[in-house]
Parts: sequence; structure tokens; C-alpha cells
Amino acid sequence: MNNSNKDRVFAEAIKKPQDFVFDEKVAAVFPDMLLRSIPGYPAIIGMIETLTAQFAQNGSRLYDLGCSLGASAQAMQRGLKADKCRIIAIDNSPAMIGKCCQQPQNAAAPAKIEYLCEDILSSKISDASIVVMNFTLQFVEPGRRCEMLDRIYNGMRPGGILILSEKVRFADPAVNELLIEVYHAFKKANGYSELEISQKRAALEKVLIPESIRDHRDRLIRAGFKSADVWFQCFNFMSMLAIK
Ligand code: GEK
Repeated sequence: MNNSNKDRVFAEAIKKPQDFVFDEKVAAVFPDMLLRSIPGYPAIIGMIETLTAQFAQNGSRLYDLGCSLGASAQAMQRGLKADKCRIIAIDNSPAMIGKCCQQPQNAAAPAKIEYLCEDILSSKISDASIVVMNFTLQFVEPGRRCEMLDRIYNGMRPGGILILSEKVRFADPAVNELLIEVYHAFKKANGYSELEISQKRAALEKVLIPESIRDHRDRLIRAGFKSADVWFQCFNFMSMLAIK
């Protein structure tokens, strides 16, 4: 990897701590940041491809909400076997969407990816057979998460799926602390220093609000999904499959 693509966003001591933002600096190193910060990220992306092959319905829409650089949308594009679908990838970070639009489209793919720079809380979601929220709901204000899930559910076809991946917390504070420690050991093993780990943790504190697996499942069932089950978990990171 070229050194300018390596995540060093929190490597130097920060004098005036600020909340984490998805700006140009983060977008420039984002693939490296995700790979070294989310246990199982490549496996989740691979399974989004597999799930798309299984669940995409002819003539439907596939959404990647909080797409960042479009990794999930691109996985859906690779897995897509259904005809006449649209793939819509949305993020409210101009830095992320700007980089997505510079990437060449795969001309041989059955559907091209449409990138939109907007707030997913006001995005139109309709006729969807697949919706992916890969580590995005955790950045939505907790008070607006029910509304977000209701909008997704109402915009989906019967038999459609929502893939919801999130960092989670555990109800037992001791277990929660233990899993956070194990997670930090994972980051250290991936080359992050104590300083990088603690400065990023502080920057994310008010921005990334994790909930328990139970909170997520209850909200999905309350929104109307027939089932909502964890299909992937590693430490305090998980992904659920909710079926309408
Ligand atoms: C991946 N899914 O590689 N509206 C639109 N975008 C938002 C909003 C919002 N209200 N809130 C946050 N975002 C990707 C990774 S990253 C996860 C997703 C992480 C966007 C935000 O700008 C960022 O790009 C993304 O959600 C979260 O599979 O960094 O841990």
C-alpha cells in the first residue's frame, strides 16, 4: 500500500479534540481505516455479494445507505443476477461521494451504481428488494432510528431484505468493557498505537452511539420485519439479516 493511503488520522497528538467527521482526510484513507478497524469487514462485504445473488428481485431497487466509498454497492453489483435493477448508493459526506463519482463504472455489470449525496433520513426509498446499512445506523441520532427503520420497511417489497451491520454494546458493563478491550487488542495487532486508539475513541464518543443486539432486533420487529437475526458477529461488531 502507498503510504498516503494509510490511516494516520489520529497518529499525532491532537491539541484541540473535535468530533469525528467524514471529511477529505478520512475519505483518502478510508479503505485502510475500515480494514484495520472493523473485525470481519471483508467477510461482511463478501456476504453482501452472496446475499444479493440470493435475494435481489427483478425490476427492483438495491440501496446502500451510508455508502462511504461504495464498497457495499459494488458488492451488490458483483452479486447481482436479477434483471432490470437499479443500485442506489447514498452518503451525506461530499468527500465520500466525490471520490465515488471519480471511480470508473463497471460497464459490463447488469446495473450501474447511482451515487447520491444526501441525508438518508430524507432519502426516497421505494420498491427495494435489498437495503444495506453497513455500519451507518450507529451514526444516526438514536431518537431518529425508529423513523429511519420505518422508512426502510415501508420502501421495501415483501421478501426483501435489510442487511444491518453495527458496532454494538453489551448489557452487562463488565462484558462490555471486556469486549472493548479485546477490540482494542485487535486494533493494536493491526498496527494502531495506544494514542491513535484513544484519540479516535474520544472523537467518536458523541458521534457513534452503539446499541445492544436486543435493541436492534426489537426495533426491526416493531418496524414490521418478519424476522431479524444475527448472521455475523466478531467481538462488538455484528451484522443482522432482517426479512420483510
Ligand atoms: C461500507 N457502508 O464501506 N446520511 C447519509 N450518510 C450518512 C449519514 C446520514 N444521515 N450518517 C452517516 N452517514 C460503508 C461504511 S461508514 C462506517 C459506512 C464507519 C455516512 C457517513 O458519511 C459515512 O460515510 C458512513 O455513513 C459510515 O460498507 O465509518 O464506521
